[in-house]
Amino acid sequence: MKRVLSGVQPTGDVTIGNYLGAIKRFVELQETTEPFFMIANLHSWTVSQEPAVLREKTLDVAALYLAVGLDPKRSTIFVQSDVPEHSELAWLLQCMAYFGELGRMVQFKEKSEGKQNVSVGLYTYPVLQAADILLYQADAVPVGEDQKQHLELTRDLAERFNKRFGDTFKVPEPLISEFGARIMGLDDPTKKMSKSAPSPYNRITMSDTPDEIRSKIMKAVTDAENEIRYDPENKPGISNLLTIYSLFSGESVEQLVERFRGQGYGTLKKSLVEVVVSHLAPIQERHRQLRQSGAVLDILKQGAERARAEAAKTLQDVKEKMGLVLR
Ligand code: AQP
Repeated sequence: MKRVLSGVQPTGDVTIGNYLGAIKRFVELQETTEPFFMIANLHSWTVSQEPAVLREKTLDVAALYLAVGLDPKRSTIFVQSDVPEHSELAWLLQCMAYFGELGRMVQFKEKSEGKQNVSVGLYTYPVLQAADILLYQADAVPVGEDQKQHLELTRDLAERFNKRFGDTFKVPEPLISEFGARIMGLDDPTKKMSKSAPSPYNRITMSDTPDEIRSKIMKAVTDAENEIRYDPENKPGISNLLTIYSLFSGESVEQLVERFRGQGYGTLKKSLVEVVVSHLAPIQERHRQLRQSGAVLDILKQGAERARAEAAKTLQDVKEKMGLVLR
């Protein structure tokens, strides 16, 4: 069975971009693979965090994994900082990574732009991500389009290490959907939807109320025409709404374009509100119950034990090969 690893950072309220681009697929993958899904809390610290908020958001992401249908018997669900092997392998891989290749990472350029104090962690975090994946010998990594470049770095580091020290790491493949891998911001459909975008009108979060969802979708930026057509280049706003509609409803974009032919943007938006609200309502209810039940901590503890057992094997092998184990 193929092994997959992926994760979400608890850097804010999870968006429908994170859900449609990654988490929804985790649930499908648990049927056919051996999955490891982490809450990437060490990654969160690439930008400053409020500790108490971070703790709550970490539990929120864990509860969301369970609320959308991840089954802890099938999926190993754990918090990254509970498995110290991630940080240790990240250091060793940093010593294999080149300054120049990290400087080319688009996410680093975007996230550091205009900031005065940029942490070294933001610069090196793609190497921590490589460690996350390589520790578990993952065959594949389900991610959104924005992570593709980081996956390429992971592959490069694995190949570099294997070449020098012999077969050690599996070289993982990215698993990126052809459709929906990049949900765009509602306020600016030329940029991706993001948890940490400054305006709340950029995103719909998995915990938004029906009123918030309505208000955000009705205000979503479209264009001056009034023709419902899928054309991401010339009509990014409407195309993004059609993509979201299709992924939530299961109807194809072609079917939607046909159904809404001749109708205004307002009609499409109102209908989309209903679709999103009704899809999120049961997830939100399960999430609320899970957060109240206290079951999440036990599941994370068991997940961390399982994850550590796997991670420790790879790290031991790496350390032996690098001359770090004395006997
Ligand atoms: N807009 C998006 N469309 C599709 N997929 C997306 N992902 C993120 N944004 C979109 C995918 O969600 C997974 C988890 O992402 P992450 O939490 O690791 O961090 P990120 O990619 O940096 O996501 P955000 O929402 O933009 O978070 P912040 O604001 O904290 O940086 C990944 O698989 C990602 O590809």
